[in-house]
Amino acid sequence: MGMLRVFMNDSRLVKISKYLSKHLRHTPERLGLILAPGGWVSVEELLACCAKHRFFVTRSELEEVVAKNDKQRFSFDTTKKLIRANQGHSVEIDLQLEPQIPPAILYHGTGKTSVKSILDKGLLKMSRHHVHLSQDIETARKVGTRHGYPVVFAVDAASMHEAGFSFYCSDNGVWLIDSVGPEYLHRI
Ligand code: HQG
Repeated sequence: MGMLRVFMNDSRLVKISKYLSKHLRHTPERLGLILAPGGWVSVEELLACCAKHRFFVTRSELEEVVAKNDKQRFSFDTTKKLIRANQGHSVEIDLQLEPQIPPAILYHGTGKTSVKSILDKGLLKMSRHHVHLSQDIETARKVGTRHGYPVVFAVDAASMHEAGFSFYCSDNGVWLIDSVGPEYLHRI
């Protein structure tokens, strides 16, 4: 008889993903975890800390979440002994990403109520580590929907790059930057 691999249902996947996002991006100390440079934590330690807090996850469940997460929010290192959130942190960490040449245009989705302030002050990172930009309008619109009626801005990434601003791209394809001045924004 062949091995039967039992996969998790979607709600279990989402539940684990949210728990991981919370602790790998925002409040690692709540689990007694300390993020190493790059945002990495030991898989073994993570599983032990989860269990200690009565959130029981197996290694194979963790592997399934990393592989199947809808936005590829998490990565293992090459040894698979370490895990991290690819982006979205609010804790102070150095993601150890190298600056990259961005596509000429990137997009940012926001809620309608923020438009006035954004046109005035530009895009600020608010409580996160970076301003998050998307490669396509559709993704940006989805991000904007999280904040109410969505509005999408095009970012003149080519000009910003030319002017010396550093762009980073997370392992899951989200573009990250410190801020975007209003002169580089165009509402679409
Ligand atoms: C807004 C999700 C007023 C900004 C997504 C946004 C993303 C301003 C909000 C990731 C402003 C911050 C990040 C200004 C920026 N005045 N409002 N000057 N500058 N804002 O959640 O980009 O599902 O921190 O427009 O896919 O919405 O979590 O950032 O509306 O990649 O993996 O301040 O979160 O990924 O909100 O989302 P957020 P975001 P996950």
